[in-house]
Amino acid sequence: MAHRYERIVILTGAGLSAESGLSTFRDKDGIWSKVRIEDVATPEAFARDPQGVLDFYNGRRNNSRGVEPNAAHAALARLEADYPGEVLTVTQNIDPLHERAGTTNLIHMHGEILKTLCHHCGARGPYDRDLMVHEACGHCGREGGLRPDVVWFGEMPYEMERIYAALGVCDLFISIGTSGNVYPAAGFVAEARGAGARTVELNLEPSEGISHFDEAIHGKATEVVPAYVE
Ligand code: BV8
Repeated sequence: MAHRYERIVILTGAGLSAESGLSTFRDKDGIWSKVRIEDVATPEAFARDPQGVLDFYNGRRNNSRGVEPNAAHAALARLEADYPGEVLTVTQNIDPLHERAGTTNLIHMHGEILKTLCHHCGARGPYDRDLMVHEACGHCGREGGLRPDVVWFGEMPYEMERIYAALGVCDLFISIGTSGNVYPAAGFVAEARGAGARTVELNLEPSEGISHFDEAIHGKATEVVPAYVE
């Protein structure tokens, strides 16, 4: 990639981690074809059936153990390390694969599957064993509030001010492996384009937001991402 941009924002989604062996959400065999969002990924579901929600995330956490970053994660980490301008990666993914590949200027806007959050006191801790509903928080000692530190539907994603500030001044926006269905992330391309950035989509297929991109390259992340960024 030519060094003609000063500030790059990269948005990533589940398609980036698909070739590492993690399921996407909205593809044919995706997670949301097996369980309903309303049953497992909302605050209301947690209030109604806390252990059911915890079991879903205990399974997701166990599935993410032993999973390794792929060539696309590695290419993005090298881009951040070598690029003379600023590179901010904003991921919707809750897996730890960007940081394991070496990316450091990273925002997990939908949280992290390897952390717990106490609903009572807001303390975060390591999600290093299956969570059970009657477990006590190590910080406040209250029971029944420990949950995965992930942003559910109807909750506010993390670090939105910092993300919109970066979108407002970036001159290249790259969207990778996301279907463009979930807001506010799906609106980032329009925001960046409105600020004058060039917008590029790297995805297996055209996303919902395809009309907002100046350029689109469709193919597997492990092929199109290294080819585009190097
Ligand atoms: C919010 C963490 C403000 C949990 C996730 C109506 C009712 C209620 C809410 C809404 C509504 N209308 C709009 C909303 C807002 C809602 C929303 O957008 N809903 C949509 C569905 C309509 N959003 C929110 O609620 C957000 N918060 O707006 O706050 C607010 C606050 C209070 C009240 C009101 C508003 C919070 C959303 C966060 C949800 N949490 N994740 C968990 O993971 O369990 S989101 C979920 O989708 C996923 O976790 C993921 O993070 C996200 C995005 O999915 P993608 O990454 O794009 O994955 P997907 O499978 O869709 O696509 C994969 C793509 O990869 C495909 O295109 C495929 O072709 C491609 N691909 C596949 N393989 C490859 C590949 N590409 C390249 N290479 C490959 N090998």
